[in-house]
Amino acid sequence: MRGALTAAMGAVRVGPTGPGAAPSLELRGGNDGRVGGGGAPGDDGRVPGGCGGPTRLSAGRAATLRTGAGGGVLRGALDGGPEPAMRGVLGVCDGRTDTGPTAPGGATGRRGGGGGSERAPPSRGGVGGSFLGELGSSLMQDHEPITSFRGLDSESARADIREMGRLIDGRWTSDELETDDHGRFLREATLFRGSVTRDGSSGFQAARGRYHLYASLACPWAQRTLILRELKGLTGVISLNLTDPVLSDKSWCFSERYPDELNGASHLADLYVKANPRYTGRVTVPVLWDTREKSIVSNESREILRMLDCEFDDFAENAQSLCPSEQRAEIDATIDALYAPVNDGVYRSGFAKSQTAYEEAVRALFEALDAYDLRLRDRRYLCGPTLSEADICLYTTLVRFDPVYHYHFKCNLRRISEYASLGPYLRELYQISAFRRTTDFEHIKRHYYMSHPSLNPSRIVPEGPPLDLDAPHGRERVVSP
Ligand SMILES: N[C@@H](CCC(=O)N[C@@H](CS)C(=O)NCC(=O)O)C(=O)O
Repeated sequence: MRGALTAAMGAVRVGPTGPGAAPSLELRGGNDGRVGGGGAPGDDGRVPGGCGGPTRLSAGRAATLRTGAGGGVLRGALDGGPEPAMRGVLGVCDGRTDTGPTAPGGATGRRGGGGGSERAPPSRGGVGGSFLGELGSSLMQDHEPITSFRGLDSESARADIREMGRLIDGRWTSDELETDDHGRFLREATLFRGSVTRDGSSGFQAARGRYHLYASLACPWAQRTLILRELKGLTGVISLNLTDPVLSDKSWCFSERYPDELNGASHLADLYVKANPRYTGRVTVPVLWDTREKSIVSNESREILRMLDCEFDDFAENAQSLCPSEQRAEIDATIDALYAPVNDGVYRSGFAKSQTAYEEAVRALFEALDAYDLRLRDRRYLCGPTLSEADICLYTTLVRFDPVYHYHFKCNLRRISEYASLGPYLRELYQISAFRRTTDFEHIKRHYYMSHPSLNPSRIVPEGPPLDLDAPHGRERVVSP
């Protein structure tokens, strides 16, 4: 049940090769190069800063994109999937070739895992190591059950952790998450809104080795960019450092285990201040950093997603777009519609400060999920027969739902696994290696349960729930109109 990605240009259908088999995934080329917007409005607060350091790159890998049980496998310029010949080769850093771990991902968020022949083997290994080891461990290797991380508690358990905080005029200030007069959670607009363009007309020209991504495996917004970077084969073009999963008393931080190898910062906030010494606002991931200007280009995930998708084709191993120009309006409208009730809706539910605000958010969330479940009954993906940026935006919320949002954010009317279409859809996406390799349940669970003391004062990370994202998804039977 495999098909091959044979070309970097034009329409490529991939999927089962047997007679009469439906393609499991199609990636199509072409985009108009426009960097789309759509996030909350804001100013470009870019001010060149004054830090520096070596740019380290993880090299791109020709590899395999597994589209899931019963689905096809993309080979070629996508990412390092579990194809035996490709395993272990992570890439080149400062001229060195590093060899990464060899186990395919298989996180199930539970002890053991796997079962049937379609499923990944039981998890083993862990996270940690150097920059490339980090990538390898975090993005390539299987995951230990959460309990194995208890030995690390002293490293990242921060007894003095406060709820949250922000920079005001470049100085760190602890404060509460903002809510309106009715207790509704209010997400701040992101302020760095520069854009990288292919032709450099924006002031930031796409280039190999110029841009660096700061991201957290825990964060749904950041994971969008990690998935796209993998899918497009940009791991050798845009380097990456991950933050420690647990928020410190000064927001996202780096640690011995998760160092900032580019700028040597201890906290992400320091990079915001380097970029703009008078920055006022929250310190969020993802951050797209320009190593030339030594500043932040953008901290808006949706816009970074689009830049990586559409502006780096001169360097991407895979030129197919997840937002082809002829579908752009539909994809943008779909991403827009997901934001309030779903992507932000889980936070509106979890961070609500009044019963009314909570109920309003949780109802809107489940109404939307019910509607997406229906929509996906006869559509393979959100915008039709091909995977798009919109699916990435839905996935990163769905995959956190049952292990975290259901409990921690009280989004508990239903689980995703109970939905007839959303459950299998989530499994299908998880089984694509770029999604799986960037999904780390240890980071996800530790982040949420340990970083919000007002929601979980004990900071104990629950053991469950059991997840079985490697179960066959059967989505190849869904034929989009
Ligand atoms: N609109 C931003 C939101 C990013 C965001 O809120 N990230 C969260 C991580 S899940 C964060 O960094 N929160 C820290 C804070 O708000 O202090 C985007 O899409 O990039």
